[in-house]
Amino acid sequence: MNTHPLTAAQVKQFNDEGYLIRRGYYDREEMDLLLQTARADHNMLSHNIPVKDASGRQSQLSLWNHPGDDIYGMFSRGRRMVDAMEQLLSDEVYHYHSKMMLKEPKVGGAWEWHQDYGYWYQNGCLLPDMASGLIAVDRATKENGCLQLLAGTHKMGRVEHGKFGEQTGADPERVKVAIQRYPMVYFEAEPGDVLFFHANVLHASAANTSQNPRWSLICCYNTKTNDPYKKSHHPNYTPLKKVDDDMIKKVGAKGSSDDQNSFLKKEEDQTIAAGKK
Ligand SMILES: O=C(O)CCC(=O)C(=O)O
Repeated sequence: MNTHPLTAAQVKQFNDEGYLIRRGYYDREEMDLLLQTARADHNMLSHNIPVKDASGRQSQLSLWNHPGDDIYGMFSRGRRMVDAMEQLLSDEVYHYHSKMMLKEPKVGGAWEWHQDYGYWYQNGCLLPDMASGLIAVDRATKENGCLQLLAGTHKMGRVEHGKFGEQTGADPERVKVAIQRYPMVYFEAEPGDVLFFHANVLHASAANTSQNPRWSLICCYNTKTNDPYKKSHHPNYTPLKKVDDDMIKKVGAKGSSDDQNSFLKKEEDQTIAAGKK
């Protein structure tokens, strides 16, 4: 069963602003289990993809297309996350991919301004009917490079993306104007807080200049109706097997990610390293 259905006002906020924050969406025990598993998960960590920002600082991410029966799968297949996505996108959704974002103390790099659909468009998705749920694994602050977004920018439609100077991301000319016109929201968060954001909302994050890591788990979804018209490094429509919310605690800290996760392979990693998640 889904223990946290969204209200009509929350769905409206997402439609109007392109994002929705739910505080304490996952409880302390659930987050301790996730953190404990992730920090010791050699399988996941061995699939890390390093990504440099314009100043040469390095973030890392591990990305998988199909959720398994491990604790990560219990989050990304859990009714709490998936039912919310279906409410927000008004359609059946499927798992497009999940990723653990690792921004280590002092060295973790920035992510330039972009829309996820700026990249996913290239994967044959006709519509921007896609969204992500970012679960704060560590405490997120401005100092450790929390995610920031421009509320309402999902209404701009898809902005051109590419390599502009040293940066790979959204057209900086438009980003500059958007920063002047739309409210900036910083997702400062405690473990277990969740940010739902639309695939066209402009977002970025600064480097981690603090002593504290900033890990987050981002689960991304596409709608069934928006099944990509061509193959890419992310999947076509694949029915999602939902699990009940209590499965996170039942599966618990079982050690590491299972192989069903199908981490992206080496050649596909290059696409990610080039900033094309
Ligand atoms: O985790 C971050 O700082 C950035 C994540 C992001 O921009 C994304 O996944 O699209």
